[in-house]
Amino acid sequence: MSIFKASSEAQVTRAITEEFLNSFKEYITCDVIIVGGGPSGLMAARELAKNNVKVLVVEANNYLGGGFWIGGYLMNKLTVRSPAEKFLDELQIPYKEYEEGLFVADGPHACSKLIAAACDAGAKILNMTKVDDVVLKNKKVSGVVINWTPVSALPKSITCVDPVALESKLVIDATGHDACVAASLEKRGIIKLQGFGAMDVMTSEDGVVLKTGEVYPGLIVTGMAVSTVYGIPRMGPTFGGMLLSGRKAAETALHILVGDAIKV
Ligand code: 48F
Repeated sequence: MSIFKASSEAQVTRAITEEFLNSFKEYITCDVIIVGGGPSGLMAARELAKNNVKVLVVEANNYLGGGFWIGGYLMNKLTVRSPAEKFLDELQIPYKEYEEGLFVADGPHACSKLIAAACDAGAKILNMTKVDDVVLKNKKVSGVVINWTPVSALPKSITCVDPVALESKLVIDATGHDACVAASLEKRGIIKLQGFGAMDVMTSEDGVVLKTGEVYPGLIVTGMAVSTVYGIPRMGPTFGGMLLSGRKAAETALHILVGDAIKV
């Protein structure tokens, strides 16, 4: 007598392939595609999904969370500066006030809560998938070009696998320092990336939040991608700016989506 209900190997395979493909097909077109599942991307995903926006997070790695698991220097504590502890309260992440206005939390605890919050709100995740390029129509970013992450690790001499594309009303670049999506516009001479500056925590968090927004029609930048686009200093392992930037990116997207709906 087995503890578990009987099921064949074939049914397990059918369950995975059918459910994956159904969900993939449903998100071939969506409202917002967020590229990168670090703290800014996850925060934006949660805020948008909470507002009933159909949102897909495309993440190159198997795991979500980007730099949020580890604070800095391979030490898994992360910091936020006031008033960003309100996000820790909201996400029910335990923390300690290290000194007035400077808070410390456990990276793994904080990161898993943020991932769960984005998923619970209804954001869909496509991991092990790398965004290679954008779909550009009538001078507007209208989607992304994707491939399985392992494909980019294969030498061209072995195989050449054409990517596929997903369409969306908006794309959010949350790819961190690389600003991969914005970089795909730069390589065509459409925008110019400034490259992020040397570390200066006091100016960088404000700068990133301030500049979070639409950098080109259809493309919003958030998180450290903002510093790369606008030449803002890097900030190191303090994350309030990432969470606030993610929320601002979502608000910007909502504003544009509502405006578009009114125009229709
Ligand atoms: O780097 P990351 O955590 O970006 P973020 O949200 O936060 C930055 C902080 O972690 C930290 C900091 C400030 O506190 O300085 O660095 O701006 O997460 C970026 C995510 O994007 C994924 C990558 O794997 C990571 O999970 N990513 C990067 N390029 C691609 C991508 C791509 N081309 N396609 C899909 N995902």
